[in-house]
Amino acid sequence: MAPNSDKNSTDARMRATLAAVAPGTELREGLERILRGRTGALLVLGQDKTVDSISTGGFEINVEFTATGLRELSKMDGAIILDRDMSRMLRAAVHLMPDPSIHTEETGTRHRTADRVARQTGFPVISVSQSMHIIALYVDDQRYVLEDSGAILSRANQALATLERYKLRLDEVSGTLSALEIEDLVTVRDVAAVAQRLEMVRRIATEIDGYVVELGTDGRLLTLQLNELVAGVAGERELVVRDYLPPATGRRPKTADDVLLELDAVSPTDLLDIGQVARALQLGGAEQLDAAVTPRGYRLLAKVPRLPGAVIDRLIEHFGHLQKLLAASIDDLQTVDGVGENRARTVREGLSRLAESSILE
Ligand code: 3AT
Ligand code: 3AT
Ligand code: MN
Repeated sequence: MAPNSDKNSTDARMRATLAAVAPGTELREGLERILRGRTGALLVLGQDKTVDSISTGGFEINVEFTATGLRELSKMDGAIILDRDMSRMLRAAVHLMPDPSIHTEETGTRHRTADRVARQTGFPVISVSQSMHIIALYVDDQRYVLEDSGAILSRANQALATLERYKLRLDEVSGTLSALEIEDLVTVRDVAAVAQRLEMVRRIATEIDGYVVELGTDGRLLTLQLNELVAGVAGERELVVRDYLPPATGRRPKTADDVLLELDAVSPTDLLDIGQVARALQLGGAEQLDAAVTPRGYRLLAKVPRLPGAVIDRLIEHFGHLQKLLAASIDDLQTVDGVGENRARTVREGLSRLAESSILE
């Protein structure tokens, strides 16, 4: 089997390979030239002892990688071996003889070879099929056929429209939560609703991130739109978790990081069930949804301008939860380390402004 057959590592390397062949890169330019010239190619993206041991024939060249050079070299039969960072072409017209006992479902000698070499060496392999006119990436046991940017963009734009809808809904439930927090009327359901929406936004954003990688320079506009929509979402997700993390009890209390991982792990189906989200937050299941909970205040304090994280931590450590902070006078606030008169005023005014602006409809 491939040296790196761990699924996450394969996914990460597939992503890196997608980035390496994305539009705008020299490698993609070379592959497009080969497609346009209606020839094929077989590229191994790395050289080591294993690669050498299955390479026969061909020529040692060791020249700088160029798109035009790649096109010319692939007019010859056989494979081209590049170095790991794809800056040099090391060998061309190589006949690859991977272990024939390695399982492959591909057909055609080029594609069977590509699949086997990727599995055997752990290096990414790229095939350009002459007969099918496609570019395929092989990483460990995964195969991925590159699509043209138009097709990817249309899917990305659909995902972006979904993200926009999710984000609107998130802003709604998040505003409601702020208002309830100020009034001290929060239930588990309200917290889980925000965590659920944050998670949905995060997941669709991750999907779009994948398209961004694949689109390279064709995805610039998409990146801008994505960043604008998800600015602050990752931060907010952590703040909600920290606001409602149950007090540490037992031998192995859950940390905020544990809870974030549990949210990650909620299946797409369970994510639609608010009770499951509450459970991931360690706030009990469906039967606890109407229970009252009270925030520490991380999320609201983060909305006060120019307040460093260390000061927020100390304020919360001192006052314990949001209601005490809301009730604190400027003098009370100044008893906290690092809070002088000016900062105390900023906090006082910031919290008052938040309280005024988030009155429940
Ligand atoms: P031509 O003179 O171009 O016909 P060649 O030695 O240049 O022969 P190619 O690399 O162009 O050969 O391969 C041509 C086809 O021969 C590709 C494949 O369908 C078949 N072929 C080559 N090696 C094998 C093999 N080991 N097993 C089955 N088919 C093979
Ligand atoms: P196409 O989809 O036709 O491009 P294929 O899988 O049908 O690919 P072919 O048998 O037609 O493959 O072979 C096409 C070329 O692939 C021939 C040779 O240049 C290259 N090739 C095939 N097997 C090897 C190998 N073991 N090592 C290096 N090059 C190979
Ligand atoms: Mn063929």
